[in-house]
Amino acid sequence: MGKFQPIDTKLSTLDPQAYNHELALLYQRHIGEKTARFQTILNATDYPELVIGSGETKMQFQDDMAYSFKANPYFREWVPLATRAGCYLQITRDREKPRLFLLTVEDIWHTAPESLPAGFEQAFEVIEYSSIEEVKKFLIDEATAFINETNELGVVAEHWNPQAVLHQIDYQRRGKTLYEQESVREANRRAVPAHRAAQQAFMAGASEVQIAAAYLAACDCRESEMPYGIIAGVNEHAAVLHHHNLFKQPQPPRSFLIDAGVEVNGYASDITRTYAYDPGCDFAAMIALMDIKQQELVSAGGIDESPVDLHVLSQHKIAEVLVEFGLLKLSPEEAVAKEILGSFYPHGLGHHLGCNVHDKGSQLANAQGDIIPPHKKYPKLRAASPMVANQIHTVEPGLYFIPAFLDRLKAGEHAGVINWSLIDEFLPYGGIRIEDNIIVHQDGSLENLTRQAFAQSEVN
Ligand SMILES: [Mn+2]
Repeated sequence: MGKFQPIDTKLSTLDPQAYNHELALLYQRHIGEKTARFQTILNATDYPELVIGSGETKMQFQDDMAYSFKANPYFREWVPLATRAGCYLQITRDREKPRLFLLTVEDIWHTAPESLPAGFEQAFEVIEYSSIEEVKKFLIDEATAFINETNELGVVAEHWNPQAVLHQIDYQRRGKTLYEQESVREANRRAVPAHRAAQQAFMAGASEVQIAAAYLAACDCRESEMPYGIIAGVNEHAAVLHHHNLFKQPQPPRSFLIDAGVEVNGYASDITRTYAYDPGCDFAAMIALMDIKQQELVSAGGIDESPVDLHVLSQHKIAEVLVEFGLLKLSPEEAVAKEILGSFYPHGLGHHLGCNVHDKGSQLANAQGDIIPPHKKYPKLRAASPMVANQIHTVEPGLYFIPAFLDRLKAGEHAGVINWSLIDEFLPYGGIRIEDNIIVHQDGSLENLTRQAFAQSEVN
């Protein structure tokens, strides 16, 4: 395991004040690096400047209630004001500091909008404004590129979300700055106590909705702040990949799959764990073997490694688990060749992680937006381009007992190679997914943010 870095304790052992100070320094470097990268993009795409809006609050149809606001990921890549609508960031080819426009109007009805953490504002020239006309005065000319859901700056249509600029941004986003790495690292640290609380709630017989509530309480977050909806699947529900949590307490509890993260500075963690209620049952042993296979798949990653090859490898590893437990009556190689694995493992091994939970740029061959040709057998994989230094990705193999897929398998030509009575024994447990978040460092070492966070929280 020489590939793995020693546990990072540098920032996490600091007291909160010193931590925030270090983070502000990292942030200023982050903005410096992003500014340089985006100036290269402006030169390459022939735009004098780029403005990125955070977005507007959206009202529900025929109602005076707003949906909870979340700034778009292009803005969050720069500014950790995820809940503040009406902000604009202006990057020009030659200005050293970007301008940050913050909507500031008197409003007695709502809580004051969130502000930047101390020290972060030094990275910008901050301008408070009250009407969009004030922002427009700062635009250089008609050739401004503008990224936002709505075109309230009124730029020329072809300069509003220009694809050439979006591709360039997505491409550079693959390599995370040290600030981004620390944000995802911290998002892992904050998620771990919540994962433990959820496990305890399951063991105490809680419903899925109660388990999700325990998770939120333990990480001290609002549900609207979650990077994605908490998936808390008990028993058969562990086989529903995007399960919607239910109120009824399942009896008896057998298994529990939780897929949940935390958002820190606009960056997500994305963590899955699976538990058996009875530590002595076969399903618990299957989780233990999946855990070994998952760590082998993590280790197989690294700079220049192909995530498509790793996905193929993951098919073999999961086939090995199925064979080991007697569910398949043929070799792992034959099972993969006969394309049986898709019935047990219908998703990809992982994806890039950043300000999008499924971060962009992972399929790009170059900054011009050419896509890596999809694999013939696995055309839908989210990650295709070879791993680069400083990328963050997930590794999340799964093994599920999904009735609809199993019915099809039973009716098909390969029904004879499956041990159906054993399948029936595992069906009530739903399935297994284990997901960690990994940084591929410049020196080739891997940092498993999730295992590290679990290990650290055991020590403390
Ligand atoms: Mn994921």
